Amino acid sequence: MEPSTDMNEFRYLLRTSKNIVAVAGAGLSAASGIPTFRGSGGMWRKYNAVELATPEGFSDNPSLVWQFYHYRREVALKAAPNNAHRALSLFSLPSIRNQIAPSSTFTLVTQNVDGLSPRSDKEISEIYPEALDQPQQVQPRLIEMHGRLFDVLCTDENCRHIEFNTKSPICESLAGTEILVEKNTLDPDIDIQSLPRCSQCGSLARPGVVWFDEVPHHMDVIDNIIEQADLCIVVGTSSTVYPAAGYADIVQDNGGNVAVFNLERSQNDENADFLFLGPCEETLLDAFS
Ligand code: BV8
Ligand code: ZN
Repeated sequence: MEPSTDMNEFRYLLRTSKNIVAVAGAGLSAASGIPTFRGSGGMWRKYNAVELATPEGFSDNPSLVWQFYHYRREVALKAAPNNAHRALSLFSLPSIRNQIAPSSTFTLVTQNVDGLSPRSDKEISEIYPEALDQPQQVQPRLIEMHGRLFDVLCTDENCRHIEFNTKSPICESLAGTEILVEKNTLDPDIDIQSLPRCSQCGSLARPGVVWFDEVPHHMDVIDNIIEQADLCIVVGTSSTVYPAAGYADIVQDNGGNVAVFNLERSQNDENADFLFLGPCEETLLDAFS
């Protein structure tokens, strides 16, 4: 059976579901100017992001991987949350959610590392401080399961110092390399000593994100939320990266409903109960209004 496109039917589900989880991917931030991984925009036209976002990729060529992440840091620093981030942030405010879906819980599990969802949550909570007065749900409103672009992590196993660092550029040697990306020129080979170093022990630092073959953060909390969920909203993801890509199936196998919000068709969306094709910065706003 094809997924429903009936927005009123979905809004009814939004009002009657008890434990709602949203699973987001790069498409949530596309309208903010953050390139997606696999879309036509091409995260980094020259290289395959999947090869760079790995421990092997980093140990083979830390200069190249740091240029990849420096480029994304600089793009994210210039970006701002869009209406899709804001729609999810608003819905996560207890009093706002209780008006739409009384005594429900809501968690956004994002694969994104750009920091736009926490920034949106902060902005929205400052606009509606009273909306936080209501009793808070037990589980977190937001989980960044793949880590954070601006976390800088020490590579020394005996140190493992981590700090939130939004310095632009993060170090002199990377300054200006983000411009080379657009020009498709050969990337400079930066000496490892000139790459970002740990502020505690001086060892080589790495981006504090979860690479392929590394274990995502908060897996136990996420697994529990997914087990409890009776509605899973899948937003702006190609649903090709696990374990996130498998969450909708678990909710559906447990008798819950799945709604996919995407610009185009994505993996397994034919099994969804609802499918809303279009820019999520419009469709999500429409759904929650
Ligand atoms: C793990 C952080 C073990 C770094 C990222 C074989 C089969 C199955 C699985 C595997 C396998 N081999 C290996 C695996 C596991 C592997 C995996 O899934 N590989 C894939 C490639 C097959 N997964 C892992 O290694 C994970 N770890 O499994 O550990 C474990 C697990 C549990 C418990 C114990 C042990 C770790 C994966 C994390 C990798 N790190 N990011 C960084 O960002 O640099 S993944 C990276 O891809 C990003 O996080 C990104 O978010 C994510 C997924 O991509 P999408 O977000 O979906 O982005 P994409 O570009 O693909 O799609 C964008 C979508 O948006 C499109 O559909 C587009 O149409 C849509 N869109 C665009 N604009 C809009 C829009 N939609 C709406 N509105 C718009 N305006
Ligand atoms: Zn260190």
